[in-house]
Amino acid sequence: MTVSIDYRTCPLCEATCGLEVTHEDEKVVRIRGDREDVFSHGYICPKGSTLGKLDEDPDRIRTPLIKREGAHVPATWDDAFELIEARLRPIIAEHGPNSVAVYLGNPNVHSMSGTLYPRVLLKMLGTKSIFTAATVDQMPKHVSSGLMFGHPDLIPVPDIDRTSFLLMLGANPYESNGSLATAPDWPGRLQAIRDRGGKVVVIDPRRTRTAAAADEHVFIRPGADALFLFAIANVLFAENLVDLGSLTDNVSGLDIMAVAVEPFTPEQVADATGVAAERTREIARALAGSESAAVYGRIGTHTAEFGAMASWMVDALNVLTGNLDRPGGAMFPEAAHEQPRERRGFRVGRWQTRVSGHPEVRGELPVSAMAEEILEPGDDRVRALITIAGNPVLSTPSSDRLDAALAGLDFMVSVDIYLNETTRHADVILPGASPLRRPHYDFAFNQLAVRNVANYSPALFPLPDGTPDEWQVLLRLGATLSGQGRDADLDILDDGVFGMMVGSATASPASSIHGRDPEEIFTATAGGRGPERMLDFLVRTGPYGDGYGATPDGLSLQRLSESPHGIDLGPLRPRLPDALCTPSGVIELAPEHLVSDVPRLLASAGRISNGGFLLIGRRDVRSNNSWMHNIDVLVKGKQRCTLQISAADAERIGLEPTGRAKVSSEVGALVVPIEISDDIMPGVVSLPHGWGHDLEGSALSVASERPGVNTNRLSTGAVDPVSGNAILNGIAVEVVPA
Ligand SMILES: Nc1nc2c(c(=O)[nH]1)N[C@H]1C(S)=C(S)[C@@H](COP(=O)(O)OP(=O)(O)OC[C@H]3O[C@@H](n4cnc5c(=O)[nH]c(N)nc54)[C@H](O)[C@@H]3O)O[C@H]1N2
Ligand SMILES: Nc1nc2c(c(=O)[nH]1)N[C@H]1C(S)=C(S)[C@@H](COP(=O)(O)OP(=O)(O)OC[C@H]3O[C@@H](n4cnc5c(=O)[nH]c(N)nc54)[C@H](O)[C@@H]3O)O[C@H]1N2
Ligand code: SF4
Ligand SMILES: [Mo]
Repeated sequence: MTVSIDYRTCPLCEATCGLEVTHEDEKVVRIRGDREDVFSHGYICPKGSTLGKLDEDPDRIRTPLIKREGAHVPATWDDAFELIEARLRPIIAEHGPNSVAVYLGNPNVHSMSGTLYPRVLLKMLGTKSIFTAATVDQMPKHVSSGLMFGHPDLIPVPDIDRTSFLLMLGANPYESNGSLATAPDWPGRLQAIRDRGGKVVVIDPRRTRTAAAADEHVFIRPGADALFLFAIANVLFAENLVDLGSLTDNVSGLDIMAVAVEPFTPEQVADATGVAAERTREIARALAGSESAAVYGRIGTHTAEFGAMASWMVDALNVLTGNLDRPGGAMFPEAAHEQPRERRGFRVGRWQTRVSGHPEVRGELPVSAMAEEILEPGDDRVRALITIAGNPVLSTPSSDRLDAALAGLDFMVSVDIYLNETTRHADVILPGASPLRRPHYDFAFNQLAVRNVANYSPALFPLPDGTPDEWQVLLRLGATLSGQGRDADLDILDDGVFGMMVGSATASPASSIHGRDPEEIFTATAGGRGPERMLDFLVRTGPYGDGYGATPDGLSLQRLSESPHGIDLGPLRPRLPDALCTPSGVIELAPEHLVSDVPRLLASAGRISNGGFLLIGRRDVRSNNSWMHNIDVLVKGKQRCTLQISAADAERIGLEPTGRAKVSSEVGALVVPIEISDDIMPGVVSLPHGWGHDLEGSALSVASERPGVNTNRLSTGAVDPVSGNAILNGIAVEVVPA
């Protein structure tokens, strides 16, 4: 045995921590934070050190499984694909590609294969029935970014390392380690704001660890963020505090914005938000008066009835105070693989869902509508489903209904690493790779990082003999479904996919390799086949790339490989107006599609509490959505799946402090242990998501010992009509002693 140390990036959450992995051959001995990592400097959370346990987990599936008489049994890859071909091809032939839906889950954005190859599969399949975890997450941000800045991925991040005032809503980075703002060690970076004399204000219906560590915490009624943010904008206009600074010539729609926010005085929204009018005014003034400031809103503001309104106003406030695109404000990262974008603008609603007519956004449909697209009779209903790295039975709304819908599918395929609540419905499960057995580069999160960095790690351990990598699985699935056949030559297919990438870059005037010979570029690209070859190409043609010789000391896969602790590309730099993709070339502060939702928001300002409870979620640093509960060290200890409720509320409804409550919503009911908490706003209860591991047919031996309950049995399936995003926070529930 040889003991070695290697450096890898943790792929579990958005923080992208560097890991130092000590291993004896293929056995992990220890994982700790990589102190030399250019971004994380040794920071790590409890999950990062468990990647060896995940690799060794006997429940992690390693061979394809086929469902025979209700039970999943191991099968060869050939048998699995033969069955898929035999069952799905006729469905496609008879009912068309839209009859096969695809659901892409969150871990896809944490893997190279999952970022680059599902889109190839989708293209080969040609379905419009596309659902992803984005509509239980950040879709409002894509909508507001798309409409304001012209591209749904042009997302500003708070420059937390330089700001002097951070207003944070609906985010709890002490547990989540941050989201849509990649920064290893958020806690340390927040503390640093205060250490340099700055201020952190947290708006949350719960006094989270993040809120407790901030200068100020303000309770807000769940779902009321958009109203609160509109009121702040109202104060900025009313008190003449609007100052666009250097953006002045690059903003359109200021007048429309002024009119839109006019009715939203702090007094007008105070009952609905639960925030005193004077407090709102003070925050508005602080925002305008700080040397630099950033408003940052995350999942609590997005998974809400007015998610898009809130997302819009977060960025609008950064514009109105002159803080967008300047150091210490909210800035646009520039990742090493970024490619030139066209100024095409952004539209939603190019087509609609069959049953409820929800508009598509970014080519996808709200996952809240997936069950009805399957269940509602009709010629063009969804009959088959492919899930890739997703667990929608636990993660998406109205779980009971979706669970029933999946049980009734004609055929289902899952690409996954566990036999869990969702994949137990699959006729065929194809295993994905353990994180330590695949290369890593964060396509998604380098584009959202508070500092420009690039960090690549090759696979630490090899895949077992005969096991394809996940990109090969996805390509083979594409070949099987598109009629090229399950035995199509994947190398030729992949060369074709890559060749198209090269061809469109050499043909694009915006590319650094415009006009070059595609053949030459193709041959000069390193990384073999698959995602690493694409990475080499994207980085070399990216903003810091070597341009295939044009900038010899620029970045390439080779350079990344020589830098196991990552490459620091410096603090974020102003990028406007050049980076904007709006047809007008300026920031659209008041896009029509968003403005048209303002009356609906205004009507909500009159709502008053009916005395019932509003349910919100919560995260714990040892969880990762639904799928890390099979790692013993992460779930042992005190039960975490509890209903948090204030002492006063518990007493009022007669709950014993150590008792259990029955929680019911419009669509479901469950019984859960309660936890009295001083930290939760009266009238609000909180239950974490990702639990409920007691469904028959799963094979999660550790998780099933502490199943918890699935909070999404209570979420109704209602969506924010502008973005199609699920409403997961602020759900009306009844709570009684069980
Ligand atoms: N009530 C409520 N619900 C929520 C949320 C909330 O805050 N409250 N949060 C929402 C959010 S933000 C998200 S992102 C979604 C997540 O929604 P999902 O992505 O649907 O759910 P996950 O729990 O992340 O499940 C990931 C699945 O991928 C599998 N997996 C893990 N790694 C790999 C891999 O490398 N390859 C493959 N093929 N499979 C892999 C796991 O076994 C698991 O089945 O949940 C949402 N649901
Ligand atoms: N440990 C751990 N880390 C994770 C994950 C995980 O499951 N576990 N999931 C990862 C994923 S996929 C994502 S998307 C990110 C999410 O990262 P975050 O956005 O930081 O998510 P949360 O930690 O759930 O924090 C959301 C906060 O919003 C509050 N909230 C709820 N409703 C409202 C509301 O109406 N208004 C306001 N202002 N606040 C509200 C909640 O009380 C909570 O404190 O985390 C990622 N990191
Ligand atoms: S914070 Fe996220 S990236 Fe860092 S070790 Fe934990 S799970 Fe991994
Ligand atoms: Mo997420």
